[in-house]
Amino acid sequence: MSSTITSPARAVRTLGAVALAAMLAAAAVQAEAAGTMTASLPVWAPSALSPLTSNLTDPPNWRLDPGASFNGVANAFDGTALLLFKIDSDPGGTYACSGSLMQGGEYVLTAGHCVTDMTSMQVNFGWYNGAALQTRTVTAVHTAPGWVDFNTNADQGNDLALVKLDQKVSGLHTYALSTTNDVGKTHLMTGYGTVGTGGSSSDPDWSDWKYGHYGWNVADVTSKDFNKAAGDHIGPGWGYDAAYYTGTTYMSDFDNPSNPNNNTLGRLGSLLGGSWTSNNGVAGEALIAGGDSGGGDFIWDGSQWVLSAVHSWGWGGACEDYFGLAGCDASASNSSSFGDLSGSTAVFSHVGWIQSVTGVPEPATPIMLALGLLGVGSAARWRRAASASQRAA
Ligand SMILES: [Ca+2]
Ligand SMILES: [Ca+2]
Ligand SMILES: [Ca+2]
Repeated sequence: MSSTITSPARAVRTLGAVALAAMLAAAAVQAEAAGTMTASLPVWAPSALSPLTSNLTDPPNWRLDPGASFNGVANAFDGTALLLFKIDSDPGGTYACSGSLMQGGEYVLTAGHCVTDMTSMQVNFGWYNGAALQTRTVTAVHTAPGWVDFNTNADQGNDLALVKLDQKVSGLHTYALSTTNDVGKTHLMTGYGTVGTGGSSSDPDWSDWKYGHYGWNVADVTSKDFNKAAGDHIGPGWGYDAAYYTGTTYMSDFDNPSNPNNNTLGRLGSLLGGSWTSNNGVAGEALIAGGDSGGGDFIWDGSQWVLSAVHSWGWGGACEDYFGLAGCDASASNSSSFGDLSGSTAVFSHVGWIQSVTGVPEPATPIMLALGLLGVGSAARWRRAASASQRAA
């Protein structure tokens, strides 16, 4: 699939972005029994959903074992989850996203577009070899302030949702939130979506569906800075509007260490006179794919893995379609190939909202007032939650 842009909506104008929630095949149940799961054409909005975790080498080399240690942290990612859900407009289908367990153990942070049309959701923590360490269902949904849907504001910087679990989770990792702008930092991405390799001419698929996957990349530039540079280069027709961005989206490219032509953000940074640089890939370079939506980009803060951003969208063919450069996109028929781009919603500007929903950490209210005001505070919080919540499962 190429980066076909079918909608004039603002977010899509901004980037040829495609949602990264992915539909499992309608025949998934039968296929599952046979040990395979085939990808189907996605039906999410916009119409050009991209199934995309693409790695440098065979996906089985990059399985995310919930028992594995990363930087000496045992079971570091057992608090990440495969989200399987149903949607209003396609009750017979099953869709997949990813998410990360928040402190307190009661909420999972995922992408806003994963819950847009959601009617019920199962949360599978530590999914590995087709089984979960712990499974929950979702009882309430809170989308980030300002979030509408993918067509309206995919790139605005608020593609986030918190889903409430029917029962608190304990014994698994929860993730602290980054409070900094992480442009320039290397992150580790996790997700339970489709898989492929960067040099393939085929789209990622569900061939390794029994496992989550991981890889690394670098947040090279914010989409706001990128679009400002693109607008300066192309002109008003690009439609850059500084006021549009109420949050921050990080952009990454899928580099091919053996072909610098695929260094899309490096080449565009040079062409556009942008303020960013982009390397030719890090060890274990990867890009998100369909079903990885909502999964986390984690950075190492020296002592723990901190959640930096949440997977939001993918974009292929940027060089070729808009900027007159050739050879960035290694394959137009692979929506998560070398040279393709991804966007992840930064969490640093949403920490207040997240903590207001999860109640963690508790507000620093003087203890002496706590007893008298507890009821009032709880009621206010409930009203806020209710006003922001969507349909519960
Ligand atoms: Ca890269
Ligand atoms: Ca690069
Ligand atoms: Ca591509």
